[in-house]
Amino acid sequence: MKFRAAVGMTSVIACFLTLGACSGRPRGFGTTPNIKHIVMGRCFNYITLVNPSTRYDCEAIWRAFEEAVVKQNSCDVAMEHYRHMFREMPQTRACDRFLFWSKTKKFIQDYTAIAPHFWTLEDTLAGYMFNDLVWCRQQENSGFNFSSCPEWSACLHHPVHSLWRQASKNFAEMACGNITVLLNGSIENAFSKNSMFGSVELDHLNPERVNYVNIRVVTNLDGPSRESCSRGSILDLIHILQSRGFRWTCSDNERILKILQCVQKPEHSWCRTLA
Ligand code: ZNA
Repeated sequence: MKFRAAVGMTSVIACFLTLGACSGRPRGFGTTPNIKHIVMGRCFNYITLVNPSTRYDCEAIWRAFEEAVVKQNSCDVAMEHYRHMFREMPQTRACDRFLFWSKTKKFIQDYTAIAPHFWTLEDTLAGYMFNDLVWCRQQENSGFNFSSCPEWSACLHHPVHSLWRQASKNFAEMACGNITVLLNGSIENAFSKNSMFGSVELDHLNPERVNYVNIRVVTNLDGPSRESCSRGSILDLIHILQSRGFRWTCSDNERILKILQCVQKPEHSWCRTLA
């Protein structure tokens, strides 16, 4: 985190030194330093240690990724540009383990650590390789821009957003059996039609392949409790699922989820009553 802040600060300083040359320029962090080493390293880690039964050509994947990113302007990288890369990484998985999430990224990392049978997008090769990375191309140049990249909202076809859209679409199309969605009951619009889950994944779930959609709502220990299975946007999600012929269940603050929160804050009053 500190390192990213330092990189961000460098680009801010560079901006001042070039006297206003930044206005209208992309903002935010630049491409993650050492991206090639990180992506290739993660790929080799995945095929060697995480999922040794899989065979992928990490070099070919990198080449296809680089080509998708550096051949287009930084706001013109569409989902289709990653098609070649995704062809290099086909993936299938057993049913009943798919776990979707929205606005619960931190929590999901802890949850999957204690419930390793669940499979999130970050457990696919693509999700694993690109998680938490940033990338974009330099203007008028075919290299990566390491000093700044546009925000997602500034582009019609943002290179990072487009990759996640395509990965999310593939992941949802694969989903089968009983699937789980973890949502954050402490915020408004826990289910948002603008989120990746609401705008991509939900639309690509197949009611003929998916048996049950199990919604799990979790609120922070300190609250607030804004939404639940019977309040707020989660009702919209249930309505959409019903209208598309999905069967569903919904649970608020399942015990195991609370216990997980209590492991991190055992002194919290709520956790004392649990003990
Ligand atoms: N691993 C990821 O970084 C990632 C994963 C990014 C985008 C999507 N996903 C898939 S879609 C994930 O596996 C879940 O199944 C789905 C969650 O996406 P969501 O419903 O849009 O939920 P969210 O919490 O709003 O966003 C998910 C993640 O996307 C965030 O934690 C950020 O890492 C990233 N993100 C969202 N909005 C922005 C952003 N990054 C940069 N700029 C943004 N405006």
